[in-house]
Amino acid sequence: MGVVIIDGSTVRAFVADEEQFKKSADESFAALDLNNDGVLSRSELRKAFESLRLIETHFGVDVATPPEQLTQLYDSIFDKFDCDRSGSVDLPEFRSEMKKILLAIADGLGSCPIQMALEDDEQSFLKKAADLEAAKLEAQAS
Ligand SMILES: [Ca+2]
Repeated sequence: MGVVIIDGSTVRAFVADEEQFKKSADESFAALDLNNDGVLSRSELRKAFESLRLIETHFGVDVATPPEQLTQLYDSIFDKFDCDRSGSVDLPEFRSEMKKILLAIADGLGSCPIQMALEDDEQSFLKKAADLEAAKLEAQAS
């Protein structure tokens, strides 16, 4: 668990860095594809959102939300990702939807930095965004 400080520009810079973003998205996708069939199922995607913890922080949903309401919410997120209604989310769908979500988060953050407690795992996009910015600042300083 680490604490990072991010604002809208941190997230936007991360998404704008095509190569880094694609790499992160692809890594996350591979890690989330638990049965390695090349697509994310409903339950795999739900695990993804639970680990990203976007729900509590950005969809305005209280942590005390009843399970059946949470399931509805996750279903609606899944439907957003699954653009072609195939019943699973493939890599291009995952990349494009993650990009939209991150940009929406960036808009929400604006220029107001927030402190976030993030799990030290490889799946947190926001942590990767913060790491990328830190690496760039370090490169500038040296
Ligand atoms: Ca799968």
